[in-house]
Amino acid sequence: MIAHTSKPLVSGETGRRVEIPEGPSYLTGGGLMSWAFTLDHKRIGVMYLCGILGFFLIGGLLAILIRLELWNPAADLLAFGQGADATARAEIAKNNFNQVFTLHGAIMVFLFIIPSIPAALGNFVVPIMVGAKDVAFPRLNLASFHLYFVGACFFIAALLTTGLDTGWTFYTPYSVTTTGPVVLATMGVFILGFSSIFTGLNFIVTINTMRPRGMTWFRMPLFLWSIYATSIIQVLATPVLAITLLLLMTERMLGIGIFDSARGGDPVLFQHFFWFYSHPAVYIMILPAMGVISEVIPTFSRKHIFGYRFIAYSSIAIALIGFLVWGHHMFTSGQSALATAIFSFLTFAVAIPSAIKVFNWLATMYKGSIHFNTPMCYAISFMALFTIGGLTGLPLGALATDIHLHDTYFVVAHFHYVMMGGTLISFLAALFYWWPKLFGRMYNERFGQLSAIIVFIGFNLTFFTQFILGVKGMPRRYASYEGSDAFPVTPELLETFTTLHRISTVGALILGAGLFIAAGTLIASLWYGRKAPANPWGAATLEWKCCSPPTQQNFEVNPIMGPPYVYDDIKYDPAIDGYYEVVPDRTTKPMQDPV
Ligand code: HEM
Ligand SMILES: [Cu+2]
Repeated sequence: MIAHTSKPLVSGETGRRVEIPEGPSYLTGGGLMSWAFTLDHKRIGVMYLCGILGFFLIGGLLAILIRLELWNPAADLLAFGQGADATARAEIAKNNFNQVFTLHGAIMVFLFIIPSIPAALGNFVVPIMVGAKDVAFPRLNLASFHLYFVGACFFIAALLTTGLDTGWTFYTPYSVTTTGPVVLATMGVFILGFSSIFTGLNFIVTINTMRPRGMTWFRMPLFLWSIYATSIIQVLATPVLAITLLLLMTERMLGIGIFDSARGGDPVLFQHFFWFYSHPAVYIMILPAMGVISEVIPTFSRKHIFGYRFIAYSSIAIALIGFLVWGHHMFTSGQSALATAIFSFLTFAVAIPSAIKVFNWLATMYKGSIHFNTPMCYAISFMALFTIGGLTGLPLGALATDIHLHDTYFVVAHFHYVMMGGTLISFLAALFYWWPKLFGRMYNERFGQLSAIIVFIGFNLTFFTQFILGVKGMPRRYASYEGSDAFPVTPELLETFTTLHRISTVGALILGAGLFIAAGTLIASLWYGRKAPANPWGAATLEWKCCSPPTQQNFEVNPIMGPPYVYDDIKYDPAIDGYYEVVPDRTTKPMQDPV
């Protein structure tokens, strides 16, 4: 049943205006237990959102500690005043520094970025985008959230025990011998891996089997394509990480000699296993981000997405080629010259589908009627930052330059441009985009836009400087840069390092301020924001065809399935400061596939 009324249309065309019936919000009713054991994908999404944002805050505070330690060349701040003489203090500070960057990296990767867009926002949006009531396996979905919770507890235990100082990569042989809580933390990652696999499995089945009639593969919103590609990687690659970590745990507890060369094992084998998962994992992080941008750009350009099929296919291409490039993390590990050449070639190949997407987004904006709402500001920021991040991957993928840049701040800058400039910024675009749908409130646009600008400035100050630091030879994961026999630093270099590190630290504080403004804007909207209309942005995908926030069923009446990026029949109504859909008087309207 489709609800139509014969109300006159605002702009005077002929046709019928589609009214969206309101109903009780999914947020109302039930106590704590009804949330903790809910099967509603929206509530699970919101709980994930609270979890990941909490960990983002912890990870962010640890990042500020790292930046403050690097304000001065000597390792001093993280000694917290302890230690009798300067040398003893420096030792304490260096040890603490190792722990701080390990926890920062591990929390950000495993507890924030990987679940951010798919598990939190994807859970909310995917079923609604396919016009369904829920995901295919709601119980598995709840199990995946509970596993996230349990995995996170292991991490908190490792955090409280302190002493985890292997870096987020858990490289052997150090991780086999160190006294830190490696088993506790890897157990956490192991459990989180299952959570990730369950989410991926659920999305694959949901997208395969629950699409409404008429939503063929090539009429699917691109966000669904990207979530589908991500899910394939989650299901295929994560088990490899699980096995690797299991081997590491057995190595530590039983000493069976898989990675320990003293027992006939091979520490480099760990790197192969680890990167066989972790390179595809970087695409688990970026593909959903690209999906978000593919929704936001056409909506706010009010123009059909350019090159739909290319964007869809490139997601799958990235997912597949991404499995074949892990060796670019190991150019300096002594792998054969032939392997290096092949991995280098494939690394260059994987950059092509990424570039295709950027060109298509730009072409979508070209001659579009661009609205600079907050999600669009973040999306444009994403395009600039992700392009820098992707392009700097190329000198790292070429052997000759990587020998110089490997394990320097250049790599740190590269992956922050793609992970933070890419995934985090896109996560913010998505959060501002879907916020009215999630909580039914509009936020203050001016503050939202301001946050996007401050975050952009702070981000570039923090991380662009790190490219220069890296090229000049500043190694990553060092607490001090005053120089030593192993790491000689001339007085001029010391001055350059100090200046650049200080700009980076100031940038990080500005970035933090921008994020606080973003958080404040969203939180304030819950109390002071005006009520959100069903479709505040004039988007054409199905999640805007139910009320904001949705009812527990999502749709009170079946929505009209139309092409996801055609905006002709979506009109603005100043009375509600939102958009509504018009069904033209033509009785049959041929639906075209996006091209
Ligand atoms: C678009 C094309 C990309 C290329 C060509 C590329 C290339 C590379 C290469 C060659 C390295 C190894 C550098 C070294 O350690 O010497 C690297 C490191 C890294 N990249 Fe990328 N990358 C790309 C995109 C991404 C994306 C999208 C992400 C994440 C969202 C990402 C995350 C990382 C991370 C986390 C590391 C460092 C891991 C570590 O050692 O801790 N990269 N990248
Ligand atoms: Cu990689």
